Amino acid sequence: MKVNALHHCHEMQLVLLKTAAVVCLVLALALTVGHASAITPLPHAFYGTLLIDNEPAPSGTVVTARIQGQVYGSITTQYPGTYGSDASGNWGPGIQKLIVQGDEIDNGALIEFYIGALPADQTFLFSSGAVSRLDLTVSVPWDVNGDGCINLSDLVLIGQSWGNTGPPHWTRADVNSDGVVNLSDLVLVGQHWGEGCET
Ligand SMILES: [Ca+2]
Ligand SMILES: [Ca+2]
Repeated sequence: MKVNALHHCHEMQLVLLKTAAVVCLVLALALTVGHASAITPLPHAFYGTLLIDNEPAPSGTVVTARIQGQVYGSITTQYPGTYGSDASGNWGPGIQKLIVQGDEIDNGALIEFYIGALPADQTFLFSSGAVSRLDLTVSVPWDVNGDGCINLSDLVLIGQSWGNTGPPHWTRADVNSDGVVNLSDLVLVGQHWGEGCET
């Protein structure tokens, strides 16, 4: 009986040890997982050409990347018609790419790009750690309010920003992207008057 009791006791100790080991393992896993989710995802970098209505966007143009309306990255261009440099350093050695980064970004999130105040024609899905060439274009800059119709509403917006200056196309009212809202912008709207409007 004594031997049996001793054996039983050893068994109990083994079970306790095993339980302790499992508890430790679970705790370690929980800590690791908790730690991993606190790490910011690797950024997604973009570079490429930059055209506003088939013309190279001027240097000094601000390109921003937004996800659900929130800005997660921006770059100010240093050369006309491009943003960021490629792997060989073309389009400006040492120039950074457009870095899209944030704690909350999920892989596969839809990235929208803006050239100044204008939404680009292209979008891209976020992929942590990726580097992508994405050529960005914007069309119909003379549709200042972006409603698809060129009319008085667009002229009014130009009038409200009349004489203001900023980086090229910082406002949609800077239709020709030269950094100032003036007669040249008004003329462009005039040249496309009535386009896209229901009659
Ligand atoms: Ca319009
Ligand atoms: Ca202008």
